[in-house]
Amino acid sequence: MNASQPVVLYDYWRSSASYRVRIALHTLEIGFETVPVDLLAQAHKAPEYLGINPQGRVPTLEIDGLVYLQSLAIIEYLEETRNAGFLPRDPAGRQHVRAIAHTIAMDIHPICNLGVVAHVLDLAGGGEEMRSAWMQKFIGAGLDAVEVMLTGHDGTFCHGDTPGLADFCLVPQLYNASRWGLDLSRFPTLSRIGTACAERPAFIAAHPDAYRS
Ligand SMILES: N[C@@H](CCC(=O)N[C@@H](CS)C(=O)NCC(=O)O)C(=O)O
Repeated sequence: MNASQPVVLYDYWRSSASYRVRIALHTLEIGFETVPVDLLAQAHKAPEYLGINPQGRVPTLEIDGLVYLQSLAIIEYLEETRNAGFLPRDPAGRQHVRAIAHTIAMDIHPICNLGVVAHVLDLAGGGEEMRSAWMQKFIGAGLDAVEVMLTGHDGTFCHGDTPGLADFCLVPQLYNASRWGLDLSRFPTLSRIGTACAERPAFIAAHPDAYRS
């Protein structure tokens, strides 16, 4: 580990996985530069980028002199090396936070990924209307479940009164939900948490509009 190396995030402004990591870095006030990887221009499939990230996905984070892949693994690395407090200390609390994070990042996100949806549309011969219908169905169903998982929860954020891993996943997914035309009033608890996050400097600084390329 070499903490004196520059911190570099390879990201795409609208990528929700990149947005998660930006929120975590801003929360820790870690200065970083970004290298935009334009997904629409297929820059993630260029040989130079595949040399850094063999999956051809964003984000990739260079930090402490090393290269890290996978947004949740990156955030947990920051948690462990910076004593960040992104996860609660008690095992039941950690389970709860990870369950919300995984529902979003491992269940909703992969089936709404750019490459996956493009392939579905290719196979089905669909266009923009089908893309929106797909996004609304799977983002909606996934967030309906997260809404129930948080029912009866009275903390300001997904777990207690400090934002953490679950909030870092939720906010980008709410951004996507709005982008694809879902009415967020359908998720009252998630909307309340999203509004509380939107007031925090780290979430404001990490917003896609601040990284539009
Ligand atoms: N599980 C990965 C997912 C990364 C991922 O799929 N990123 C998307 C953008 S949000 C991507 O690079 N998509 C490119 C594609 O679908 O071709 C993580 O959490 O980092």
